[in-house]
Amino acid sequence: MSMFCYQCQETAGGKGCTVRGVCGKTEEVAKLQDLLIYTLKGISEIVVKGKADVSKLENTNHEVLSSLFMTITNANFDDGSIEKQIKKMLSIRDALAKSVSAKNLHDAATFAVDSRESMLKKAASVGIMSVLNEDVRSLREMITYGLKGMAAYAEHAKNIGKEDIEIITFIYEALAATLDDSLTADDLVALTLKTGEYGVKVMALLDEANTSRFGIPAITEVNIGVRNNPAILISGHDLTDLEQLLEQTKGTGVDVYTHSEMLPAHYYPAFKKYDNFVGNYGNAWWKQVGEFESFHGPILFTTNCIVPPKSEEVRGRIFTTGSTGFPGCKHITADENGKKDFSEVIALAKTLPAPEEIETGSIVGGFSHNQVLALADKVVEAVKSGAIKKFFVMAGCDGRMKSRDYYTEFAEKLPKDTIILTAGCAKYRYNKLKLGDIGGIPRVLDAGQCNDSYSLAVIALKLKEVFGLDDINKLPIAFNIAWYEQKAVIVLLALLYLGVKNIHLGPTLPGFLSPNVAKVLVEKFGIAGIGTVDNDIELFMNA
Ligand code: SF4
Ligand code: SF3
Repeated sequence: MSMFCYQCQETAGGKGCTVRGVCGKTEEVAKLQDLLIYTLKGISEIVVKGKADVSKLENTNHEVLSSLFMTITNANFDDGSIEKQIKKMLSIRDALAKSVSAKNLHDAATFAVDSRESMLKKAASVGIMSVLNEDVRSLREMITYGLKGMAAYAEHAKNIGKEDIEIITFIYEALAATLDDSLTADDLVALTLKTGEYGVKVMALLDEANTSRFGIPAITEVNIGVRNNPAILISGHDLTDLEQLLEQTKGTGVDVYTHSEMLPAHYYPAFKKYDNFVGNYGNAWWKQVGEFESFHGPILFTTNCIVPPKSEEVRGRIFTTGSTGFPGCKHITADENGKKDFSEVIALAKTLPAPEEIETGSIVGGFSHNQVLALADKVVEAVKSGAIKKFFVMAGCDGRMKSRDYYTEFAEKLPKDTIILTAGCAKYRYNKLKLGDIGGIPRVLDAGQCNDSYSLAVIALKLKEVFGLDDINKLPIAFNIAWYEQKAVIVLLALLYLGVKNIHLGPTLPGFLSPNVAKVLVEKFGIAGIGTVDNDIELFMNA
């Protein structure tokens, strides 16, 4: 087996990519990512065993978060930058080992490599399949994937100046625990739930960071048509990159459009002041291949999801920043103050034609917890009067698989007295349907990016309080979540930690769940897959 990866929903055959990733990841990139994760585990063990003061490890903390982020599906395809990151992390690891007293260290904390060849050789012996017990492997990987999602959100918060040392400390502890052979499957199940607990904390931190810096998201109509100016398309989740791009493009005659998970930026008051911030172009990440062709202008990736571009022409217009990377695409790095220079992107935009219109009209979003709770009286009244029978949380990710048509059909066929609460790029499966409203409350309430699933949890907890219930599961709320990459894993673990039961997860259950681990999730939490739309709606409505 040349590589092995099963971290995302599109993994080959639902079991694992073994030759090349369905995502486009090469064997070499997969192996280098395995080695990077292994190195991080070694660093974590040194931090834990050496009782290092995490609050003083500023650079290490930052690099650990970035490294985890680099290994998220569709974030970084650049073997060169991952190799560079491994070298950087090894030197951080070795300096750290000298500064503390840590004994009985694992190989991950001591191994040495000196060339690409030796890295690949080492990677082959430390990848996912090197853990022989399939249940331990499954739990360790689920925790690691949750930590990747957690790191991504922690990094966004950190970019806005908000950090929680407790969260970073937990990341070290959990990564180190994945090296500990003395832990039983039960210990690892407990650690999985603890990962969910920190998932709630990190999403709350990011919510606080975003709202304190950019204001409270407001209900907003977002234009999906185009104007006749040259333009830049910004994709991914990082709002500080967007802020810098808007500052640098203002008054230049270059428009800025959001793509995929950047759409919710339009809901924040801070970005409404830019008159070159035109709207959202296109759909979820996987449709980018066609949409980038017709956009004509440069594209800036701030995070996942990148799809390997099919043409040289498009590749030449793609820029990456932060943890993202793609071979042959220009990478823009931040200076020591976090400032990024987008002048090359702007200059390129000026030489290119305006975007081609692919749709017209608008979509509505911005239903964060603050907004929905402001409508709480109306919502509670509608539930009490029977005008709203049920809420459906349909947060998560979108993806390429044909089976995801299920979510469009599900939204279309849901009874008219139900409301969909959404977040993440899953929304593109139904956010342009005309589903109407219930007494002025739209039937699709978009809270924002995948991390704004936190808003949906806050709404649920608040409703529980308003209705005087002792259990979140007694609310008229059903969870039909679509997942793809590792941020959805942390969102799922966070919901489990909050006590949400009977979550339906699709379009397929994770390939990284061993039969026994899947059984625990089914028995303890009532997790289920999806079936046919008609059957599922009947099941949910009668639950
Ligand atoms: Fe396969 Fe997904 Fe891993 Fe890519 S990220 S190699 S598609 S499992
Ligand atoms: Fe989408 Fe990649 Fe997950 Fe933030 S952009 S939700 S898939």
